[in-house]
Amino acid sequence: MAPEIWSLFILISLFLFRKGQASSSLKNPILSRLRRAPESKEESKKCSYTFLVPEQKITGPICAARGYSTDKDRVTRLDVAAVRDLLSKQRREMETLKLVVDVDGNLVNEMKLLRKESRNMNSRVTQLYMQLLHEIIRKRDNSLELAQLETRILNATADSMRLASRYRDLEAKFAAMSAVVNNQSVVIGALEERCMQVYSGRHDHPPLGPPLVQVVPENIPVKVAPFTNEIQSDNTQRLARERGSRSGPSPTSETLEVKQPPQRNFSAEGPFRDCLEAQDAGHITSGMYLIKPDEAERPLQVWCEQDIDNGGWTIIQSRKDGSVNFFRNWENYKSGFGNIDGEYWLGLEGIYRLGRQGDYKLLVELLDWMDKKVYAQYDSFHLEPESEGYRLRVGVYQGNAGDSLASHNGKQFTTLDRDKDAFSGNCAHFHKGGWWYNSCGQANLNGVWYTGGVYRSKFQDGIFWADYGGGFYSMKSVRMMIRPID
Ligand SMILES: [Ca+2]
Repeated sequence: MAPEIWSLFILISLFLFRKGQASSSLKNPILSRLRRAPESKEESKKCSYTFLVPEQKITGPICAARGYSTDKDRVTRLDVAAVRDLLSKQRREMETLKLVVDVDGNLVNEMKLLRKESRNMNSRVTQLYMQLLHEIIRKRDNSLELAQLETRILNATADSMRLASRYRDLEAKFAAMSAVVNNQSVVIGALEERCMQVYSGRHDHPPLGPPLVQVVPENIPVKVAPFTNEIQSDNTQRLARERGSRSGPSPTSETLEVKQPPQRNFSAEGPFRDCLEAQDAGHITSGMYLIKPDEAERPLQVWCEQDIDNGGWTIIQSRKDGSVNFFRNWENYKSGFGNIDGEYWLGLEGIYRLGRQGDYKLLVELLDWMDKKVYAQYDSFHLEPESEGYRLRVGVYQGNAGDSLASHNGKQFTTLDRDKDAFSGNCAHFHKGGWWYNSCGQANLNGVWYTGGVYRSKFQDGIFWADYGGGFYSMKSVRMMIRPID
């Protein structure tokens, strides 16, 4: 056979070998047969493969087995090189595939994780959905409760309106009853007086009461709670009991010196001529101050009111809680008594001395049991000396409490032991205080402190200001204060 044909044969074999290796494994039948070919003589005599060679003039079948062993070494080297090349290439591909598989594995893991997360998310979403459902149900329940509450509130409002209406009715009834009580007291007083007159025609007569102050029912301040239809408690009786007295208010001759004041609201400076001078000196706080009016023998402790009506007011009388007994004798009323930060009477002599050192005006501040404040102001005020019985001199009235001092203007001061009033008996005895009584009068600011306002008593002995509440309405608190005229 010609060498060209062998070359062609080898190339074709190589080509087939490579092709077979690329498409399958190392168990290539061509290669195995090529290798096995020289081992068997019988086999070597047979034509294993038939190739059609287009070139040259070969037209018949060609036996490839013959002469194969002669080029065996060269083919094998090429094969090995090719196989190695192929192996390395496949190894690279394997590595690439391995990398791909690794990446795929990671992806699978990630997918698994994502699936797991997705499952968790799903369960969480389900949970949230359930919660939402619960919330919706709960809110529906709440709205039902709200509706029920609204209904209850409406019912309560209706109830309160009914109660308010009843309260107003009761208030009106109470006012009417108070007026009746006052009128009956006046009638009873008048009947008692007539009885006494009839009785006195045959017997030695006991002391008569003074004519009662006429009632001013439209002015009676109404207070429903605490409501009591009984006779109001007489604080003087309580005080008397506390002091060991047997019964009823009794005059006291004990000299109640002004107590040592507590440290608060107390100014150690002074003494000043009055509270206006203290204010002018920079003491703008209401409290206790020492004053010493011109010609006064000793300094006095007083409460200075620096807050109302521009301040500078010297308090000469204060009632607020019934803690001090005002049923006292002349000496007490002359020198003064009580507690400066509570109830007190400055003293007639002190008030007289104050009035002598300038032109003063008087302000009477009244507080009823509805905590309503009313005022009576007089544009001038002073007392005459003791030799004139500390006669009261007040000027022109203005205010909203009514002028109940009018009938007392120009009257001397009367106490239980010094009767200077115009009444046949002693007004201090009936009104249980000391005052510039006429016969006896329209105001009794040193009377008995009753709680609650309207009171019942045989005589009009409460702290009354007749033009405001009538003779049977006792004020809750009262202050009398003076200040130099601007
Ligand atoms: Ca008299």
